[in-house]
Amino acid sequence: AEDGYQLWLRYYLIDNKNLLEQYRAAITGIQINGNTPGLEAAKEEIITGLSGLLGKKIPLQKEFTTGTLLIGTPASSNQIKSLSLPQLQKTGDEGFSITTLKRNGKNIIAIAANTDAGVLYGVFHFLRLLQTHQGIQNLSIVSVPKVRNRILNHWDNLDRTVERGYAGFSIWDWHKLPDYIDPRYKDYARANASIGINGTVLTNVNANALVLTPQYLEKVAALASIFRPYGIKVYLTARFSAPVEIGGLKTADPLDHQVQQWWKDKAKEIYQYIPDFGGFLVKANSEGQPGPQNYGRNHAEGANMLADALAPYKGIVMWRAFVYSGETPEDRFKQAYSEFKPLDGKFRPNVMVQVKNGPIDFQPREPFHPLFGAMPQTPLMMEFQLTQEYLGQGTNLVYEAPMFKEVLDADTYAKGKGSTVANVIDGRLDGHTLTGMAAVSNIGTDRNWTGHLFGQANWYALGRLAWDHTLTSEKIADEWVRQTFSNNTTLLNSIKSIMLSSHEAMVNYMTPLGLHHIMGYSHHYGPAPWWDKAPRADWNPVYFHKADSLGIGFDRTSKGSNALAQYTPEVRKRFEDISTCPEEYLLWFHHVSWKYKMKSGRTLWEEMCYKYNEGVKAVRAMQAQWAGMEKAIDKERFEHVKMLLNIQEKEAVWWRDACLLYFQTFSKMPIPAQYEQPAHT
Ligand code: GCW
Repeated sequence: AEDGYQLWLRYYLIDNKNLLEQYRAAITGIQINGNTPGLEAAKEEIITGLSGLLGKKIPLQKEFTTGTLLIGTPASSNQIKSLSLPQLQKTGDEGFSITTLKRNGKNIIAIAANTDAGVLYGVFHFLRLLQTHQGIQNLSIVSVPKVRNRILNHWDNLDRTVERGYAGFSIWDWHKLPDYIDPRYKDYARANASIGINGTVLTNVNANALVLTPQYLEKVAALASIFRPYGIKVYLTARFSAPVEIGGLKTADPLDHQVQQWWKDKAKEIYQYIPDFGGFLVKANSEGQPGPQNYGRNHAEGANMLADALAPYKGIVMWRAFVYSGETPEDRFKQAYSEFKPLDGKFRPNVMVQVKNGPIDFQPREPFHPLFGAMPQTPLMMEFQLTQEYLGQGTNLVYEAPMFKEVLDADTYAKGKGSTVANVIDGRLDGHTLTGMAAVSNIGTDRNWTGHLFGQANWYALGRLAWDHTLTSEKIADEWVRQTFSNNTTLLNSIKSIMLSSHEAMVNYMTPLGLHHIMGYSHHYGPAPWWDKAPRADWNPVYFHKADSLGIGFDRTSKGSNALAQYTPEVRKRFEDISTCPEEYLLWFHHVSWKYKMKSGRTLWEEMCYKYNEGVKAVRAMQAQWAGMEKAIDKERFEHVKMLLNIQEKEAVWWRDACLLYFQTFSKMPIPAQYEQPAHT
C-alpha cells in the first residue's frame, strides 16, 4: 500500500519504455571499491536504487564495460585517482561531480568526491536524475553545498511527545535505545542524506538536562553510529542550568570556574561516547528558559563558555536569537536585535547565532529578521520551521519553499544592493566559513513521517535549499513531485500548481496584508483575533493587530514603535513610506485607516474582504485540481490528501468568517455583496 513511508526515495521501475532502454544501455555495471561504512552505504543505495528503477540487478564489476558507473574517492579507488579530475579541487569535503568520460575506449560515468559523504550525495543525485527522468548522456555535473551546516531541529522531548508536532510521537524510542535499533532510524538517515542534510539536533530547545547524563548519552551514541555512515552528525540541546540540575552545583553562572569546568568535563564525556558529536543548540533566557541573564551575564558570555568547552573537539554552539524578556515589551519585534546587535564581535569563532526567519514567530508571512545583515562579525544561521505551528498544523497543505525563498531573496542592503539574506547566511557577504541553515522538524511516528503527505515536500525543500539556495521553489516542487508521485506531465503540472499556490492561499485566508499572530492563544490553531486574556500582552492577538474604529495594523514607523529603525536605511525607507511599503507587509508596519485606498482602488476594508475570499477560493481550486487526478493517483494517497483538503476548505472558511466578522465590529462597513456572506453563529 502507498502509505508514504518511502518518502521521495521510491525506486520503482521507470515507466517510460524508451527512457528505460536508454538507461539500461547507459548503466551496465557498478565499480565501487572501498569498504568504509560511508561507501558501503553508498553501494547499498545505488544497488537498491538501480535494481528498482531499471528492473534488473546491475552487477558489481572490477573491469570497465561501456556503461560502467565508477564510484568513489581518490583514496578509495585507484581508478578515480588516475582520472585526476580537476573538478575535485572545487568540491571540498562534501561536494561531488558526476561526469561522462571515456575509459579504455569505453563510455563510463564517474561519480567522484573527495570524501565518502560527497560520494553518497553524488549517488543520491544520480538516482534523482533517473527518478526524475533526466537525460544522462554527457553528464558534467559539479555540485557543492553553499552552506556548511544543514540541520534539522527536533523539538522532541524525552517522553516522546513533540512540541508543536503534528505527526505522532517522537521517532526516537529512548526507552528501547541503545540496544533496540528501529529500522526507521536508517531510513531517516537515508532520507536526510538524499537531500544533503548533515546534522540533527535530537532534542527540544526547551531542554531537559537529563539527555546529558550517561544513561542517555549511550542512547544518543547509538543513534549517532547509525547516522554516521550517512554523513549526519548528532547535536543536543544544552539546558543552561544543567550544572545545577544534574551536576549538583549551586550555580550555572558562566563566569564561575566550577561551572566552566563542569561543562568542559561534560564535553569530554560526550566526546567519549560520540567522537564526532556536532555540538549544542541553546535556547536561553527566552520564554522562561534559564540562561546567562539569570546571573547578570549576557548571551555572548553564556555562549562562549559552552564554545570553549566544545572547541578542543571542534564542536559548535548554535545560540538562538529567539528571545523575549520577562516583562512585556512595547514591541516584541525589537527584542532579538536589541539584545544581540550590541554583542556582534563578542562571540567565539565556533559560535553561530541562530535567527528565526522573521522577527516574531514563524507566521505565514513575515518580513525578514532585522538581525540579518546587522551582525557582520558573527556567523548567523537561519532557522525555519517545517512543522506547521502557525500554518494550519496537521491539516493544511502549504508548500513552504516560496515562503523560505521570500526571506532568502530579501535584500538587507547591509553592504549595498544585493546583500540578500541568503548571502548573509551562506557567509559570502561577510566572509564567514562557518555557515548554517536549520529548520524545526515536522517528523514523527506517523507512517508517512510528516502527518500530512505534503509536509514531506517541506522537509525535502529545506534540504535542497540548504544545499543550494538559488534553486527555485518551482524546481524543487518539480523534483519532489516526480519522485513522490509521477513524471506524467499533466499530473506533475497539476500538483505543482497546487503546491505553488498554496502559500499565498494560506496567507490570504489567515493573515492577509501583513496581519500576524492572530491565531488561537497558546495552541496557535485556528483564528482568535479577539483574544485578549493571555498572561502576557504580547501573546494576545489584539496586541498584534491593534484594530480600532480608525483602522488596523501595528505602527512600527518612527511615529510608532520605531522597529523599522532596526533595518538599513534603504529597507527602512521602503517599509516606512506607506506608498512604497509592499501591501503584503502593510499591517506589519502601519496602522492603516479602514478607508485607505489600496493599489487595487479598493478600500483597506474591501481589500481585506477580497483577500480572505481569494484565500477560500484558492483552496477550493486546489480541491478541484486534486479531484481531477483521482484516476492518476493511488487510492490511499489520493483519499488522504482529499480528506485533508476538505478540512482545509472548512478551516479557510472558518478563518475568513471569524476574522471578517470580528474586524467588522471595528470597521463598521459591510462585506461587499459579491463575496460570500459569513454565516453568523
Ligand atoms: O513559537 C514558540 C513556540 C514554542 C517554541 C518557541 C521557540 C520551543 O510556540 O513552542 O518553543 O517558539 O521557538 O523556542
